Amino acid sequence: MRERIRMMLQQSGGAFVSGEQISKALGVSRAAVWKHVQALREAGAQIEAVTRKGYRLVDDTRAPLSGARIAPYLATRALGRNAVFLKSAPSTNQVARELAAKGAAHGMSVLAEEQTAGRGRRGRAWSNSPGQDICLSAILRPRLEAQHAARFTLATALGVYQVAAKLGFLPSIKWPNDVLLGNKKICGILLEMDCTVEEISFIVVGVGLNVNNHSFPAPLCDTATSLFLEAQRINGEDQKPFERAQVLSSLLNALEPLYDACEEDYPSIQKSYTAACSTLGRQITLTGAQGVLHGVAEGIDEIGRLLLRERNGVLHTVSAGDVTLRGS
Ligand code: BT5
Repeated sequence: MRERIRMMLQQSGGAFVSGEQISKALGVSRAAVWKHVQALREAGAQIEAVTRKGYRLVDDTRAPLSGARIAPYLATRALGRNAVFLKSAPSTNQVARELAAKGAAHGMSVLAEEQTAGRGRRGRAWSNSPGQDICLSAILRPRLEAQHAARFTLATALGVYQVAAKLGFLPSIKWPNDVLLGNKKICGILLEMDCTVEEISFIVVGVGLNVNNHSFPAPLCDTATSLFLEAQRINGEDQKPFERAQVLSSLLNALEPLYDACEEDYPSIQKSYTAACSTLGRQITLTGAQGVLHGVAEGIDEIGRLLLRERNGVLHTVSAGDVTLRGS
């Protein structure tokens, strides 16, 4: 009931909705509407109540994410159906790994408003703005050999790409795990895994998605952006923050079929990823375990590795590294 009231207020676009309208639409007394509004306020929603006008949602976008808030939009079978919503965690990937090690099922997800030790690849840090972005870690238990795990990085990048495209942006993917708007990063993905030689025991896919961030700390301000900042650049100062619960649900809804395809129809992922990846066909510099390589990014192979051809014709197959586009 609470969430239905929240949705009604959201749909009014900031206009007042009278207690009578809500009580009629939902078939409850006006006193009950008041009680639910109080409960929403206690959960962090800013709702203005004015005599003879009714209720108005002031800014709901910083209210913590919760199961109840995503439920109206969630259309998945397993992904995110069972989820833990934390106020603060060192790293959602860490929490998810601990839950997975204790047997948490496929699809179980961990979300945190704040990460105090959010991590990127190769020991790097991930910065987050509490209440403004999404820190998600999902536990997956695919029946695949460990060498195929990278498929899930590509599928996750593709899911974020699809969500941004659906919101009207023109995203691109930088191999392997960055989703960009313009040349700036809106999302990073960190895949961690527990496996034997034969098979994957579990994968934890961590996604950091910048949704409503208004700014970034100094080292990131030239390289990071958010959905809000990009939309504001286009639409001006009237741009409203995004509803994080909707963005999170669309992401989970997009990811589940892509994860299914990682097991059942990987060529479809490879094809869509290839179309969305701005690294391909470009002159790049790649820095990784193999040192620094310069060449043309020619393609992605059947396990998600980048094919890089050096000027001397030698073809390298690279499974991890950092790409810089030459001349950018
Ligand atoms: C990544 O690593 O991009 C993976 C980030 C994964 C974060 C999620 S949040 C939920 C889950 N829990 C975790 O602890 N982690 C995952 P990498 O490709 O190594 O990029 C890291 C680099 O991105 C940093 O060194 C910064 O330069 C930059 N960066 C850090 N925070 C950023 C942000 N919020 N937006 C854009 N760029 C950022």
